[in-house]
Amino acid sequence: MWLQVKMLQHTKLNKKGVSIMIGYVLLVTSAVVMGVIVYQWIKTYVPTETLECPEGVSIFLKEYSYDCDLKELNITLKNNGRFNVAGYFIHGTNDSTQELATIDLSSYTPLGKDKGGSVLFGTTNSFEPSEGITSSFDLSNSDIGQLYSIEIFPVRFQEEKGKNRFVSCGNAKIKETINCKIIIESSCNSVWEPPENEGVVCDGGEHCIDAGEENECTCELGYLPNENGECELITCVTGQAIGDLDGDEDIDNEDAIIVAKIYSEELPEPENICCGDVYQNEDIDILDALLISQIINGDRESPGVC
Ligand SMILES: [Ca+2]
Ligand SMILES: [Ca+2]
Repeated sequence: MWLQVKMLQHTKLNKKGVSIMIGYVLLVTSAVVMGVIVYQWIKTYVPTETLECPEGVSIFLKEYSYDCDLKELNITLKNNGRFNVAGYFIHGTNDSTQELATIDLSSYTPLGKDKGGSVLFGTTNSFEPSEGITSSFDLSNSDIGQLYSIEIFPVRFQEEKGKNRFVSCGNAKIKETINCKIIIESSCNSVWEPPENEGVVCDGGEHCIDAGEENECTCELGYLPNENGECELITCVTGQAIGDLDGDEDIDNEDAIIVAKIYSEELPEPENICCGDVYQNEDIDILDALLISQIINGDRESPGVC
């Protein structure tokens, strides 16, 4: 009797399992069928023949200058293809995380005003092979902010079935990251910040940066000037407080940042890590940055000196 009941239960469970399976199969099948129907329907909306540029259409960005303060962009394009070109589309991004350039820049240059989103050199394909042309974009009255990259592709007028058509040449696209023009030349090849480094000449070499004032320079975070005025990677010396990586006799945020940069490999590990290894496990890691921040907050004391 007990066995019969058990078997009955088992069969019931099995049946339940089968009906769930059938449900899934039906669901998947209906999704596939729906997909096919939608695809067939959408297909009718896509033109069978797209207008294409001849393969030999090509332009390249010969040079550019971008003044971030005045918000002015100058680009020089060269036609290095085999065909004449009428103009180009230009779009930009103002954020490094933006994959697609979506900001239309055409209206900020005279030849792009009221041209429906393109920059046109004339009413025909007037930009000839091996010619160069410079366009200036005044973005000072725009709310674009700082440009990060631009994308350009040529456009052409083409005869198709007796009609003059306007085609864009997406396969000849140019993509370029835009950097600001360095307006103030670095003055690092002069004197270190007085008074403590008075007379020490900074050679303007690696990791040396402008301190902001004229004739003042300093080293990047994590580097310190040596007696020759060169920026050397910090290292820990005997007697240096543990937690004070830059050796300025103060444990502060900069020390925590240096540790974090070493940990994330933005900075190389110093030869002697003693002053950075607050947790004292023979390694510079994120725990050390945490302990330094606790020292800064007064919740902890430096474990001692190197
Ligand atoms: Ca320090
Ligand atoms: Ca450590």
